[in-house]
Order: sequence, then C-alpha cells, then structure tokens
Amino acid sequence: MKRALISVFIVAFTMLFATGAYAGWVLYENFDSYANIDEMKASPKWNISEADEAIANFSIENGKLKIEHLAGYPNDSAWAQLIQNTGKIGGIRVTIEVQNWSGDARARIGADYGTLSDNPDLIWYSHELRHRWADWLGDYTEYVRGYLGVYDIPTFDWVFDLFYTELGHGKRPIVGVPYTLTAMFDWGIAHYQVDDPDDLGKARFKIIEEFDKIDEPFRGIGTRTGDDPGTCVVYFDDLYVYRTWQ
Ligand SMILES: [Ca+2]
Repeated sequence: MKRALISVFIVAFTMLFATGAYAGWVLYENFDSYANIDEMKASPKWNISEADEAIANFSIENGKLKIEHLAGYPNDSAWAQLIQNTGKIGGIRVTIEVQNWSGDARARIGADYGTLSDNPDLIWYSHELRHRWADWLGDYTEYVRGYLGVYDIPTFDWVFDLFYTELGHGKRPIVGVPYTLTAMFDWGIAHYQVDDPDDLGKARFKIIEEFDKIDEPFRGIGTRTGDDPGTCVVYFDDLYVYRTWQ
C-alpha cells in the first residue's frame, strides 16, 4: 500500500516537472543590466508611460531603479508597470530605499486583486512605505502600510475599504534604510510582510466577497503623493515575483 502511494507521488512529480509547471519566487528584475532608463523601457518586462514620466523622473543608478516624484503633483501616481505574464504574478517582493521625502508621500507595490463578481468594481491591493502628517503627534510620521479596498469602475472612485494594516509604526526610521516588502495577492488572501531591516511582522486578510480574476491585471512599483503634496526620491532593487501555477 505504501509502495503504491510512493509510486503515485513519483509519477505526479515527474509529470509536474516534465510539463514545466512551477510555482514559487523567481527573480524578475535586479536592474543591473541597464545602462540607462531607455534600456529598461525597451525591455519586454516594463512599461513606463509618458503620463508617469510627466510627474516623476525615472533613472537607473548603481543597478537600481530611481524614482523622483516631482513637486506640484498631489494625488498623482508614478508607476513602473510589470507587463510580462502579469496574470501569473501572485506576489511581488522588492527592496525599497527612501532617500528623502516630504509632505504626503509613498513608495509602493500596487496590484489589481480582481473584480467583484456581482459588478465590475475593482479590488485594489497596495503595500507601501508612507510619510504623512499625524495630528495626534503634531508632526510627520512614517510607517509601513497595507491596504485593500474596492474602487468603482470606470470612475476609480473609492467605494469601501476591505482591510488596512500598519506594520512597525514608529519603531524604525525609514529614510536611508532598505526595506524588503513582500506583497501577495492570490488564493483569496491579501498578505503583507516586512522581513528587512527587521521582522516587523505580517498581516493577512481573507477576502470573503465573491470575486473574479482579471486576465491581464495591473502590477507595478512606484510613488504617490496625497492631498498634502509631497515629493520623494526612492530606489527600488531586487524584485522577485511569485509565479503561480501555469
Ligand atoms: Ca541591482
């Protein structure tokens, strides 16, 4: 009986690897091969639009992607969008280092989680480093923020929140320290985790709403400022993606 069971496993694993099916973390980009941003933009892995370049300067510096969010663009996002087989990207892990920031500023991972099943409203996922004014503190504060919420399609107006978390609020400085953020958005779970510079913990949310996947969902890394228009200079490096089953 045991022997038969082992044989079944051997056959199953052989089929698995013979078909090339694979799930797990793989390096998507380390930015080391690009001499400049034009080479990165020519890669089949990335899209940086003219609209993104209007509000932020993108460049390659020391094997990292540098994004400088310019002053005077409140509530605007600048993205480097992953475009290679995005339907099979169930997670993104990337190291983000903030050189400086002011006002309401964020450096983040963003993704379409899916759409609600009873209407086309979008479930939006983000995991980010954040700098903002805190009334309770009478000063600016910075922290890691995880968010999941529903937005109307086609207006992209906010409809309701699904989940919000803050990891390590005020425990560590952020400027000048590389943070490795793990974002996962598959299997009906929204997962947020910080491993470096310290284990700042993790948070998970189980989506109970019925939802559908999107064929070519948005996956990106980038910057944003809010109502209190800020600026930021941020480096991204060593980006891994979680490839789901083929
Ligand atoms: Ca690099």
